[in-house]
Amino acid sequence: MKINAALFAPLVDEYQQRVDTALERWLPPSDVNPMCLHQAMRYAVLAPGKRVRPILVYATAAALGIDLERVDGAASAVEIIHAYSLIHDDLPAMDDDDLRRGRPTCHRKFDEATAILAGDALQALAFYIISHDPKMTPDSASRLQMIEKLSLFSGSRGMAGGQAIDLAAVGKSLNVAELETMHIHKTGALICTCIQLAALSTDQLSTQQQQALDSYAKSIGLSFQVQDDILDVTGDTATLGKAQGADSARNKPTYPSIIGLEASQEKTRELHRKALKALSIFGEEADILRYISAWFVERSN
Ligand code: GRG
Repeated sequence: MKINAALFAPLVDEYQQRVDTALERWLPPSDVNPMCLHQAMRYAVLAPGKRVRPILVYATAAALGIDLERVDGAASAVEIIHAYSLIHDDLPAMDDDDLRRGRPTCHRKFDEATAILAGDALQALAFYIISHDPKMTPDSASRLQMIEKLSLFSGSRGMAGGQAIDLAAVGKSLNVAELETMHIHKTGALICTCIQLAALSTDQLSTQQQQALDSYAKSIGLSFQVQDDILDVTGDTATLGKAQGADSARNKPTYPSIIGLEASQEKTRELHRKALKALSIFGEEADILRYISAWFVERSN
């Protein structure tokens, strides 16, 4: 199936701008005390990231006919959780990186203590937004489910757990199944959460649609990370906005290091086909989700 990229690229831009406006609104002003902490939070979140996760929230909402205003809070919350994870991931105790989104990492720009606190405060802010945003679903049971999903998938049984597996894997050899488990937790879990939070904003979803979206989310969550591993080999630092080759320099197991570059590229194509198949019960209203799956495997940053 041919997706009209010219139709969807502007929509992705629109979603990026939309979440930037929402994030600007939710982040504490930089001239309010404690100023240094607020400045660090804003520095990390408002840096030019791709906004992949909020885009997925909006795209799922659009595919399901949900008013985008209803998911601004969820889109902001997932990006804020992501930003916190990047700040902590870059710390000396973890990946010890100097460059993120083309700029000095948060602990380089500020200091280590401020970066740790900025991550902590951002994590709390994400849950504040979901519990507080008056424009999100008025159904408090659905909101509670959103909090449950976001906390579960960003915690030790999701992203933070994946990060623990990642840190323990440095210098070790993993098999493909072990690598996949790490990726599914570290990156895939938050990507799945984006789709689930949008889905929880409507009570009109059938079980079949829910299962189709879950299956789509799992495929693109993994393809995003496999492509990340590929870009660590084939990308360049200026385009990536972070150090190219950092994974291999740290002796981290990756898809290309385990199954080779070509097989990794085939893996992303296979996951894209799986994602499209999962969406087969939807009509053209889900084309934006099909486009995003293609973007994930073709991206260069
Ligand atoms: C510290 C709890 C904790 C978790 C860290 C997300 C993560 C877990 C680590 C980031 C390390 C990394 C490079 C993972 C690979 C995939 C990934 C999440 C890349 C960064 O996400 P993008 O490409 O970044 O969406 P931008 O900057 O565009 O938002």
